Amino acid sequence: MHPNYYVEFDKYQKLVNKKNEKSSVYTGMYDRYVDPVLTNEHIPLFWKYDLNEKTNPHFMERLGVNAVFNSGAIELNGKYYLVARIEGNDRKSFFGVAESDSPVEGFEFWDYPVELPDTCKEETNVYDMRLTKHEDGYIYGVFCSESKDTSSNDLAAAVAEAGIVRTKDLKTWERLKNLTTLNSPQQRNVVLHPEFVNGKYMFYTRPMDSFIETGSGGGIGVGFCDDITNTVVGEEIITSKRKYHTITESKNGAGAVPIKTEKGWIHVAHGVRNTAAGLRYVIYVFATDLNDPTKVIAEPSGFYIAPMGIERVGDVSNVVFTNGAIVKESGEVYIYYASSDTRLHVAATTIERLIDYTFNTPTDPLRSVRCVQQRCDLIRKNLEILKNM
Ligand code: M1P
Repeated sequence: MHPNYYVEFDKYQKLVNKKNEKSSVYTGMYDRYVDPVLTNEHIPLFWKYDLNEKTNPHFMERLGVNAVFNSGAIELNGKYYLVARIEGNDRKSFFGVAESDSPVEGFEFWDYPVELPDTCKEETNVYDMRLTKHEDGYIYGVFCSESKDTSSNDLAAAVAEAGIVRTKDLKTWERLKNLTTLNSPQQRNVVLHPEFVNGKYMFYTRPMDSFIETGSGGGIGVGFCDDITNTVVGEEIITSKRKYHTITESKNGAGAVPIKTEKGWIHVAHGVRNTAAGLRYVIYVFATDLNDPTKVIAEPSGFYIAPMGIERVGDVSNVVFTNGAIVKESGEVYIYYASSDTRLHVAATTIERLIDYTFNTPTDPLRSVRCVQQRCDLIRKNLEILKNM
């Protein structure tokens, strides 16, 4: 074996065995952890190097990995699994399953990445899988399936659809037909709701006019279908709407599978606004009714997680994005979020804290003058408390 193998392997082992600490940054809403849970340095050496000294005398990466980020997440039999978006140096993304005994550290990839059935020959790229443990007994993976837009003269034009796979063990994946939405030409950030609603499968959609712009798409939609093997969605009812001069002005999209609580379904989603420096992605929260998941019942103002420190820099800077969370029976919640399309982090909270945040954070009054009133009300009450302390 080339001597550099041992040097690099030692680095890898130190990385995956490193204890992760809670960050000292305080919001009360959740605890960020200091170290990312997955990066491109978590990729096993044997995915990147040819370990044969004869064919790789300089111990050179042959198939490098650029980034590991947006990850679906699931707990199965007491273990934690992340199905991460892995982007090769060649820009193509694929999925890999990383496993740990802990939700915040120690994630190691299985020996092979996920080999999706190649049933969609025009598909060029796949990414951002959401994992839904559905009450029908399957674990579904819904992801973006991207193809070249052959109807356009623009070389870079692409079409985004929702690909669907299902599994029971994260090892064997059955590919189903891509989702068809009759009223929306493109879809990204599609998530399958974990329960039947009136006997139907329910998808969170994100109607889009084109590959990047949502255009006339008003926000996060909800659509129903009878047959999961042939998913055709007609009307998409908009739940969390894009709004002028808010964190969702440019676009938004469903994130992790919604979390069921006694007060409602809590959604951890992403919102995008434009700036002079480009798009800024943040994570926000809203809730929908337990009996009618198309009805929004709480909309805390502003962002829940925004890019901070090193998170602000990467391949697509100023982005935090989530597509996975794990809720333990104890009520602990782990939100996996990627920063700047480069690495994956975790923030820990509890159902109790999430409910408090969702239902007791004021809503956005949408105008500066009313935001000042809202803040002055808080200050006035607090100064009274401080005076009497
Ligand atoms: O680059 C930021 C994110 O952009 C896309 O999200 P959206 O469709 O909302 O713009 C996705 O491609 C996502 O993977 C990426 O992190």
